Amino acid sequence: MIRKVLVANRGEIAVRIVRSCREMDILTVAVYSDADRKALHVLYADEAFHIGPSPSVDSYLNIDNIMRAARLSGADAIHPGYGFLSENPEFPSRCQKEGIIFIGPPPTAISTMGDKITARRTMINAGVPVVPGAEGKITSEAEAFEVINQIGLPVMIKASAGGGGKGMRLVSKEGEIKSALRSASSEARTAFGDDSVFIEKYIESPHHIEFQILADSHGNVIQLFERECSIQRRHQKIIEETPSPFLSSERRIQMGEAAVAAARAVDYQGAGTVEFIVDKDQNYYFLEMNTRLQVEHPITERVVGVDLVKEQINIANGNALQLKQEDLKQHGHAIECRVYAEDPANNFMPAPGLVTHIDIPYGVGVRVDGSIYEGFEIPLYYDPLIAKLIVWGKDRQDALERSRRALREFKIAGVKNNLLFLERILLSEGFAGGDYTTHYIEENRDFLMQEDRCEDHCEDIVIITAFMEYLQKVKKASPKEMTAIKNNWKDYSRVRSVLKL
Ligand code: MV4
Repeated sequence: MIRKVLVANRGEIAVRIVRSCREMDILTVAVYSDADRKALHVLYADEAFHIGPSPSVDSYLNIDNIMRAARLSGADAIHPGYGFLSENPEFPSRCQKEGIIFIGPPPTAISTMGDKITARRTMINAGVPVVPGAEGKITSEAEAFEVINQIGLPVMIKASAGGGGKGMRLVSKEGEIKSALRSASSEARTAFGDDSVFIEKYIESPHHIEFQILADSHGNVIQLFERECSIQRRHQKIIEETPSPFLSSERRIQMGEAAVAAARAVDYQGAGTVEFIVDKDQNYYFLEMNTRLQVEHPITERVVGVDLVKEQINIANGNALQLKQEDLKQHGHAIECRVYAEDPANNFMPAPGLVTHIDIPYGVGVRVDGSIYEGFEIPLYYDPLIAKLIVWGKDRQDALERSRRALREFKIAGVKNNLLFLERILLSEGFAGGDYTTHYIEENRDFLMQEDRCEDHCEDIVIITAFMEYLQKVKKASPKEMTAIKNNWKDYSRVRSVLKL
């Protein structure tokens, strides 16, 4: 029985894991780097251990330091969260050696799915549809030409060790084949130390739709329906929703069954996600499997009515799943907006810094998973994701209207952020219509990049930002003092009049 969990992560996901542990009466251990001494996950956990300097390689990616913290704290399990070590098979192997439960899949499932060629072959054998293309690794230019002759252009050349877009080349003309092969393969060698590539037919304007699965150690595998993740920019997801407005209920059932077959084929255990690309005619193809909890898991939690972290812990404890496939249903609609500390006007550059003001939305149907507070300095070392707004409605329209309302209430000052950009997506016809593809952001660039919003929300932000800068720079106020002053309306209005705002 797990009694103490070390959370080998930071930010909103570390906080989120601590919350479920607390509800289960399980003690929690946070780990933190230099830059995260004052991070929220450290405050929320029962104990916290320093694991090294700010750069991830020296702290959140340092297995030795994390294992030392686990030993010192007496944790009997480790939750890896997402990113960092979550898909490194060495981490569960080390846990096994040291007698600590890894809250995640077995290392073999991680490595099979981590190698895209092995994953592809495993899926073919399991009868899961994959994109037409070469069965395995491309070993010569001649072989590449032969494959491309069969399937026709355009094609994608992909690195076996890749994922998330790295080591990928689109080839539309015959003359590009040789150079694309060389560059994909050398990029893969540099990035992953493995230059193996494979070739698939290019699917134009696809949807990215993924299925949540849960598998226990007794052979039970269930799927918790899909998430539509097509709103993304350079392989960074921005908005996800469930149910997908694009899938027919027939297709949903077929894809759910394919996802279960994919998980079974690698003897999966724990929570995982099977990604598909879906073309305009709803033909679906296995893309990859993510062997971890995902950023966008809360929309599934809301619509299906489960706590995925609790399920992960129950599975790691060796318990059988209590959920039965036939009892699972999608209730209403959920949308997640990812709030990033980044500057949309400056090519979405990460924008770390001191958070001087934050208003978090509340109200019916709203959940915010975040990791920042007023006075927290967002470090430049990590992912700029700072909060997720998860909104539920009885149907898509309801969830959409509620999301727009909640985004309007959301205010962050001190750091650049994408709140306005998110609002513009939700206000766009393309999103409202529900028939968007993975090309949505590029196709709607001009509309989305407009910064003049004729709404008062914008003006509030300007006032608050100016006020906070005044306090910080002119009054030399500490973050604590700034919060105190801001909460006092009289001071606030006085400064507003002084500043002629
Ligand atoms: C593809 C594809 C079209 N055809 N494969 C991007 C991430 C990597 N996991 C696979 N990706 C793609 N593979 C074939 N055969 C288009 C993409 C793709 C994409 C996939 C999902 C979500 C967003 C995407 C954005 C650009 C390209």
